[in-house]
Amino acid sequence: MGYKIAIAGATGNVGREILDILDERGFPADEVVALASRRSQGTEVSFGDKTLKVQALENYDFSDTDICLMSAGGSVSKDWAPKIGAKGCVVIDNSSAWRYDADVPLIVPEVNADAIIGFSKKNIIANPNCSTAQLVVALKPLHDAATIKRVVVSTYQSVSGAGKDAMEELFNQTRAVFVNDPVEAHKFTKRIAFNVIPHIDVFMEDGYTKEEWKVLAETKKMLDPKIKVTCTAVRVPVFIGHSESVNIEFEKPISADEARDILREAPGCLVIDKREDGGYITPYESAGEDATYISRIREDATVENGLNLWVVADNLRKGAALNAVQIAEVLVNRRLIQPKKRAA
Ligand code: 11C
Repeated sequence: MGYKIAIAGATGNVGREILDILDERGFPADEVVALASRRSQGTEVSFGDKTLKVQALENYDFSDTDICLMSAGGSVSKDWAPKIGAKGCVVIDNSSAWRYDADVPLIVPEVNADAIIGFSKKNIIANPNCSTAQLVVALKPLHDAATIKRVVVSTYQSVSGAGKDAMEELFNQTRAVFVNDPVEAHKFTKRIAFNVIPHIDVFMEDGYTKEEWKVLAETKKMLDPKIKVTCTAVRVPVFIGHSESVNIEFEKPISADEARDILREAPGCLVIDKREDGGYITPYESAGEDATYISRIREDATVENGLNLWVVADNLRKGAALNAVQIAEVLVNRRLIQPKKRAA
C-alpha cells in the first residue's frame, strides 16, 4: 500500500515542480491530491500523464492523508501546518514560517537527514530557503574535511524565487525595453530587466535583508552554529537558477585540488570546473536539473586556508520542490511513517 500525498499550493511555481518531481522519481503514492486557495479551486494541474483538479485547502479533510507538501506562503503555513499536523499528516513546509522553531527540523537530506527524527513533536518539517539549500550542499563535505570558520556569500538570485508574477514582470519589462514602451515595476522595487537589485525580502533593523539573514540562520541550524556567515543577496534578470559566489575560510588547510576531489564525491554535488572558456556552470544550464553545481574552485591567498567557489542550482528544484520530495523520501525510506489505513 502506498501513501496519500497532498500538495498545498499546487498551482504555484514550486507546487507544479513538486508534482513533476513526485512523478519523475516514482514516489510511492497511491493518491496525489492538488490543493490551493479557494480562488484556484477547479483549476487543472498535470501530474505525469494525469490531470488533477485543484481542491480548496480550507475544505479538505487531512485525516487520511499521510504527507502534505506545502508551498502556499508563510501566513498559510503558520495557520494551517499545525492543524494539518494535528490530523496525523506530516507537513513538509517550504515557507519560512517554521524553519527557526526549535521543535521543527530544518532538513537538507545530503546535510542533516538524521535531524529529521524530531519531526513528530509538531508533525512539521521545514524546507530551507533556496539560497541556503544549495549553499549547504556544497559546504557540508568541505566542513567535514577542514572545518569551516567563516563564509562570505554573495547571491545572484533568479526571479522565479519571487513567483510566477515576478517571472512575468521580467518578461514584460524586457519586451517593453525592446519596443520602447514604458517599463513598469510592480513586483520588484526597481526595474529588473537589464538591471540587478540588491534587495530580496524585507529590511531588518541591522540593515541586512531577511533573505540575507535566512542564509546565516539556516546554515547555522543545519550545518554548525559555530560557523560565521555573512551574505549579500541580489536579484538578477535570470528566470531560473540561483548562483552564489562563496568565499570560505577554514580552520585546517585545504587546497583547491583537494576540495575539487571532495566535492566530486559528495552527494548532490556536480563539479564542472575546467579552467578554460565555458568550463563552468551558469544558471541557465542548471534549470530543470537536480544537482548543485560547483565551478571556479580556487584558493584565496588573502586569508589562511581560504577557498572561493561558484555554486549554482535550480532554485525551484534543489532550492524547493526537489528538497521537499527528498525529505518525504527520507520519511518513507527510514520507515518513519506508515501509510494510514484507508477505505478501499
Ligand atoms: C527568493 N529565496 O529567491 C527567495 C524565495 O524563504 O522560502 C524563497 C523564500 C523562502 O526570492
